[in-house]
Amino acid sequence: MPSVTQIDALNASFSIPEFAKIVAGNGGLPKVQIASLKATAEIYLHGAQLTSWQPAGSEDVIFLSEQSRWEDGRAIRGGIPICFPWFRAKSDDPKAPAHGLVRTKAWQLEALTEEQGSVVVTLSTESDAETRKWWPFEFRLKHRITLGSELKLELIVTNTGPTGFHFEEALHTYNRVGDAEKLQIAGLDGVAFLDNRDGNKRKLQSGEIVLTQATDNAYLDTQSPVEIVDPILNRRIRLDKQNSLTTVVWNPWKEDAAKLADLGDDEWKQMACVEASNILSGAIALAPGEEHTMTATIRVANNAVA
Ligand code: TA6
Repeated sequence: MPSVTQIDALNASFSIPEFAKIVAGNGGLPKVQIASLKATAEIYLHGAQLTSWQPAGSEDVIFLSEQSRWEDGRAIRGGIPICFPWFRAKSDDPKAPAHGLVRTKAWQLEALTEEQGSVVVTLSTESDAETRKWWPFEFRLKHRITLGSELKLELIVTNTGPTGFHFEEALHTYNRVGDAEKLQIAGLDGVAFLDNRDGNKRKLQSGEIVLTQATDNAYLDTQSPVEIVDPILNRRIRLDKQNSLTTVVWNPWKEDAAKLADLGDDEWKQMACVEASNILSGAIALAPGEEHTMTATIRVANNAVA
């Protein structure tokens, strides 16, 4: 756990008066706290995980569980976790950590800048002895988050080793919603998906997604924007993405939420995950020295009329 002096040192190097500072957050984990005319936001160095983004004039767009754990080596429940280099369980090793190796790592803060009233936070992490235990490849990840009236996330993966590798990635966004049972999720009509709750059977989306039960679908070969229409909070949350071939839609519903110790029994109603990703058939091959950037941009419109 970083000491006060370490947080002081981070502030000495990076804080931007009136815009951004580093403070001790939940569990003493350091977080970047942002307050500008355009938005407020919070990003933990633990997992480079954004846990709050509230554009001016809107309620928070991001869901964060009140039961989340705040410990080294444990994932934060909510916000925008980064899944890399595999999604869900590791296909050839069920003992490996779910969703990969970087959401429980302490990332480095690289830069904090202010650009036309938006704040840009850059964090990085790379392969080390711990990651090599599970995955024998060399990599560097950079996560650049631009926070203003819209939220832009760029995940940059570089192969820093002598051999090529394949990886999966996801920006596992927990959107905050008024009631998961009252949503319409548009933009995936006619897209094929694998239903992870039904043996990953291949199915075809017909019309908008209306959640009526536990849902865990991976939509394939789609770069389309997706929009959550929320009549309770009277708003729309729109995801646009680049270099992302798959979109995951997840809600654990009552049953699976009860199995998650770090999610309150009724909190599933306030969240809907829509995840820009490259998983399954969308996994990326990266040769030595090559770099890949996946971008997700989230916007909120304060009316539920599509
Ligand atoms: O994004 C959907 C998913 O892959 C589900 O299968 C479910 O496991 C969820 O992520 C949460 O995973 P976690 O490891 O954070 O409990």
